[in-house]
Amino acid sequence: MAIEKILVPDLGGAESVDVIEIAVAEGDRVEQEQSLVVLESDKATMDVPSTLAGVVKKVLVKEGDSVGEGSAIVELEVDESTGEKADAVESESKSKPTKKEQPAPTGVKQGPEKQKGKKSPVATTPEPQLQSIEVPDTGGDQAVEVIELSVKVGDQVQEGDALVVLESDKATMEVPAPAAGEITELKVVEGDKVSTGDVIAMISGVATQAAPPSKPAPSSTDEKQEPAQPKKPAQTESAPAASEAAAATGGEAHAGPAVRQLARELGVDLSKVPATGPRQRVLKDDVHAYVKNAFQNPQAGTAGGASIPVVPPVDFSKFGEIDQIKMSKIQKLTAANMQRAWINMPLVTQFDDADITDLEAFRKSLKAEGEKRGVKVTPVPFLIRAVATAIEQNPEFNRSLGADGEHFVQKKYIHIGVAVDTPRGLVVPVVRDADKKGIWQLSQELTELAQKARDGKLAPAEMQGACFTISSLGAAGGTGFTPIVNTPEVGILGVSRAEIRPVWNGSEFVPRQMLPLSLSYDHRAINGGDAGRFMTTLVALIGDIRRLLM
Ligand code: CAO
Repeated sequence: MAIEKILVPDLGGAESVDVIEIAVAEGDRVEQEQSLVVLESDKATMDVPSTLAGVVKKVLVKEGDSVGEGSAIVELEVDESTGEKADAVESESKSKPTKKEQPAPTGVKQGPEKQKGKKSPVATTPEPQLQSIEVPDTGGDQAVEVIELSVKVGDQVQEGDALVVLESDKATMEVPAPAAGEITELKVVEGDKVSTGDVIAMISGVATQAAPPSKPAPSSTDEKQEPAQPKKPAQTESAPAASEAAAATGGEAHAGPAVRQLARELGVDLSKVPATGPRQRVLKDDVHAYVKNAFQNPQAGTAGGASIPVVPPVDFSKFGEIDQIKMSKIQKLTAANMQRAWINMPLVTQFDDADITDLEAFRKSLKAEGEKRGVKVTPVPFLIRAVATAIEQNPEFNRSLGADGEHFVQKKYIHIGVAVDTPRGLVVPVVRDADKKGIWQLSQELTELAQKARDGKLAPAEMQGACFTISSLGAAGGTGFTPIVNTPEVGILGVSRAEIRPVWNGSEFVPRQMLPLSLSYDHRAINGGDAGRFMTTLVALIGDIRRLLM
């Protein structure tokens, strides 16, 4: 019996990738093409199939290892029958073009129709024309599913922009625009099955030069295209209720093929599974924990839980003219997260007013210095600092419910999320260690984070890790509202518009500037008494900011 090492195949340019799943154990029998491990680069997940049949003698890597092309991953005792000494890399390269053999770097076919029978359609005219975009080499014969349309008809795209996302049982991959132009037609819808060479869209733009005739044409008469670009792990912006869990899951769960397979087998919607893996990837253990939790807490999960009556769809066009407006990714995430928070949480909102007359006088006195420093100081940085101190003094608000239903997680850091209204929807950047920062620094950070949020430039890490959120509608107006807690946080402070009101001081009414506050909390983690104490502390701190120093 020969012992063969199975090696990491051509990684398509990636130098080092992470092992994210080990799909076999020592002693397992594997067939040719059976998945051994799953690798992940910053762009894609990919299975490494066994190039030989046999029994696994040794697994040479573990989850979390970094490997490169040619690294040995498994030692295999190869079957006598199939055991001709096959070089694993060589064998792999048969099914995947090496860089030299790599076919024409374009998914574009010239003219309105695919030019069958021609090996070398060359277009050099720079004039705009209609081109078809085809599914590039998907690396196999099997049809793959269109799981996402990233563009719509009429969109202007740049070369390299993702047009659609395809998913096989081994990987997700983006099909990039081969050239800049306008999408004039989409030939597929989500859920369609497509194969290499199928037309997915038409683009009108400047023609790109097609492959030179000297390139090999691996498949029959058609030119073959560059393999589809792997899809980047989802980088989603967060919404008010969209903290790390949301960014990790939402409609775009980040998971390897084996985890997706497991989720399919168990009937689990991956988008609902809290992810604990690196880069917020859903792991097999996460799926198992989710199912376990669903059985133990039927109301919390899908398995056997009380179902929520569905609002029947209504054809509004029967009553008048309507438009269909596509929701942005953030809007969809927000909707899902609000729904999740609302269903899961017994929420209470408590109201109070803080006297900010002195705070405002002090804040205005900072104006000239602020201008010199290039920093605008609004009331919100004071609120961030006051909330951080109130949390320090009332640590119940710095908890989350443990996933096992047996513990609270008590956090020893104080990071505050601030809801920011942007054209794409609501996002919640996080000010870290707010209890340790002064007003200048908090003002500076808030301004920068809010600007990044509006520009859509927040990194996922900048929206993660909040302990508590502030939602300020002070500039917009209103006398009060009931914010929804951004689970798994347990509290959120709503801030409404400050106004001067007559306040009784014991002997007379005096004009004071009053700031309406609404504190929503998760009643599973916070008692009314806790909330009362928190609010009293907060109102006192805001009313006399000298207390922030104590
Ligand atoms: N009462 C009265 N005026 C207020 C105020 C309040 N509570 N809070 C802020 N203002 C004033 C500011 O002082 C500023 O006035 P000047 O320009 O005259 O100094 C003005 O309103 C505009 O403030 P701003 O919005 O530029 O900055 P901010 O620090 O107050 O708020 C931010 C920053 C990011 C919180 C805010 O821009 C924002 O996006 N708020 C929306 C949050 C939201 O939508 N929440 C709902 C989420 S759903 O739960």
